[in-house]
Amino acid sequence: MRFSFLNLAKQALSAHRHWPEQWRFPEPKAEYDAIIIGAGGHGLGTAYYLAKEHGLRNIAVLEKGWLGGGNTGRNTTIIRSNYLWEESQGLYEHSVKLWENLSAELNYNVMYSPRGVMMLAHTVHDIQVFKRHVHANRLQGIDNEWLTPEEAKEFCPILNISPNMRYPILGAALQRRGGTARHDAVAWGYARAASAMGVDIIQNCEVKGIRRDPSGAVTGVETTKGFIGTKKIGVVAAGHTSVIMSMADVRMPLESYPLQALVSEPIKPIMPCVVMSNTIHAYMSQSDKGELVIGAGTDAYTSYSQTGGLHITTHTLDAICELFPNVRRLRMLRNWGGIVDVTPDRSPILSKTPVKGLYVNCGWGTGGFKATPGSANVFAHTIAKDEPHPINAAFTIDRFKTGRLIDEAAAAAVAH
Ligand code: FAD
Ligand code: PYC
Repeated sequence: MRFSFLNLAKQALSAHRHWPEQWRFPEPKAEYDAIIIGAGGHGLGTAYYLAKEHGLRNIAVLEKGWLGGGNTGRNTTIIRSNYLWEESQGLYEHSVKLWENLSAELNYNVMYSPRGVMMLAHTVHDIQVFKRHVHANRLQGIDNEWLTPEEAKEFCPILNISPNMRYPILGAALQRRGGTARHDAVAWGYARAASAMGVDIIQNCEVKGIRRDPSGAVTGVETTKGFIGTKKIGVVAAGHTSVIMSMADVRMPLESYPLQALVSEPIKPIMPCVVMSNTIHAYMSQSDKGELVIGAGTDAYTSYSQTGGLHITTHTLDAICELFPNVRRLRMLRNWGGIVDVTPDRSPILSKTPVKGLYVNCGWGTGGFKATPGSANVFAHTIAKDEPHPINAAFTIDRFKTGRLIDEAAAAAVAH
């Protein structure tokens, strides 16, 4: 092998203990049985389940940047299934169950940590909404319980439950099985396992167009690495779905917004769980490295900027200091943004499309990380069988025509 920085990087990667001996940097073939656009967790997971459960090995995942560099590597990793409607509960609970065994399944530690997710109520409206969720979840056998402010503080001792706060805490909904995982590990775990089964993961390969035959069926994609043929395309490109779908003349009911997060300097463990407050726009947990992981609400305006407004994060930090006064003197280490695509009912689209051979997985808005394994699993089924899995049957594009919406605005739990 000739000396070059690229070869050096390849050697370093293949020597890395997480990668199989056969880790490959393939160039695209002329033709694949299926192409997935987007190497985030959902796209890589889809390729993994297509290969493992449906026997499709001649497939490629095309990524315009680097794998896991989109929202998968930018999110605050909150995992939970405390959604309101049966359709959503089925989907998110399927995912939580897959999370529980994912490290063993991929032989890669995704650091799933079911440490409990607590959602704070600050108004009478919050109490009514969260109690409705608690009852709806319990009816389906999904854990969720109501806590008094004192019980909430017992679960998270650094919580300020003073009645003199601007928005005092009036109670909380707790899902004990909810928690966190390591975001990039999920992408790399699925990538390694899919690659080992022969899936081509092609980075720096941006899809610029979708080619179709006279009947309208897809025949391949135009990319920055040339044309690649296929009869099945799965679009899994959070934030950019509308752009890609417009290449096949499909108009999507989506808006793209920046969503931001930040982390503090690392400190000794002070926070045993995840706490979210939609009303005052903040949520926080502590990573295993010790950083406090803090998330904000979406910007008020649509944009493809991966930064977001500074006033959004300063507002979040005001809220965090009010909820957890003992973190006031901490320094923030870094902040970043991602672009999330949001549907009118705040539920995802996991669906066939009016174009033959074109499938779409999008609209996760602020909440798709938790869904990564479940979404990938049922989307692979949808592509392989050309029909939805019963779990994603309701999450069609058509629902915005028929009116059978799945309104999860409250369960989204992040300010939009
Ligand atoms: P991505 O990881 O974004 O992958 C899509 C990929 O498509 C990208 O890598 C992109 O580069 C690629 N792509 C785009 N266009 C093209 C093209 N033309 N050609 C080729 N490739 C292309 N969810 C939760 O459940 N819990 C949370 O706590 C949470 N917190 C969040 C915090 C922030 C700050 C953000 C931004 C999001 C958060 N989310 C959360 C949402 C979650 O991150 C996403 O819903 C989820 O990660 C989406 O995964 P994905 O694989 O669909 O998308
Ligand atoms: O869906 O739980 C969630 C979430 C938290 C922060 C962003 N999304």
